[in-house]
Amino acid sequence: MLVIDSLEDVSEQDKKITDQIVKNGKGLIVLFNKMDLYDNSEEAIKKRREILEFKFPQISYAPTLAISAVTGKGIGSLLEKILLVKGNLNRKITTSKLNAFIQDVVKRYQPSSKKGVLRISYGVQSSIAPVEFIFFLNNTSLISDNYRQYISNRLREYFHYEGVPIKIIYKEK
Ligand SMILES: Nc1nc2c(ncn2[C@@H]2O[C@H](COP(=O)(O)OP(=O)(O)O)[C@@H](O)[C@H]2O)c(=O)[nH]1
Ligand SMILES: [Mg+2]
Repeated sequence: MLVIDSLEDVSEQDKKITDQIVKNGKGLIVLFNKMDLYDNSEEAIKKRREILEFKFPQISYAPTLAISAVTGKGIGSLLEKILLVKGNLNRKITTSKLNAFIQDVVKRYQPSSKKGVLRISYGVQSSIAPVEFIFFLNNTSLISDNYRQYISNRLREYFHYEGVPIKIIYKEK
């Protein structure tokens, strides 16, 4: 959990910690602490979150909760979120479910260029906690950064991967 002091601007130290969390594939929940001391309307919290995400785009996968360590407000729903994130970190996606995703989502749009058509044939989940996949394709030089991002986003949606970073490795088979 990344505890942000909502009365202060996010610090260089917050950024360093966040980078370590993401780099190491850890689960993450962002907590806006001291909510008893600021405007805690849904709208204000949404805005805070947008500003934070603008500064730290790497936290986009993490849910946010507004809490008060002093009054205890918001703490009640924390355990539920922790268990959800833990479940996502430790969940093993079966190869058949992963290949259903590749069939349904990836194969619908296989980019082509002068060099040829990108074909992703199948994938496996190579690790839980950190969550990592290996996707096998015909030629790694055909996959762009944009397409990697596209697949990563779709995979996150498809398997509801809230709160965990996902790594996908592409290999030629
Ligand atoms: N009102 C309020 N005060 C808090 C809350 N959390 C911490 N504080 C107070 O803020 C002061 C500084 O603590 P904090 O910023 O959490 O710790 P630090 O910056 O790591 O030393 C202490 O007096 C805490 O009691 C909160 O949710 N609400
Ligand atoms: Mg402080």
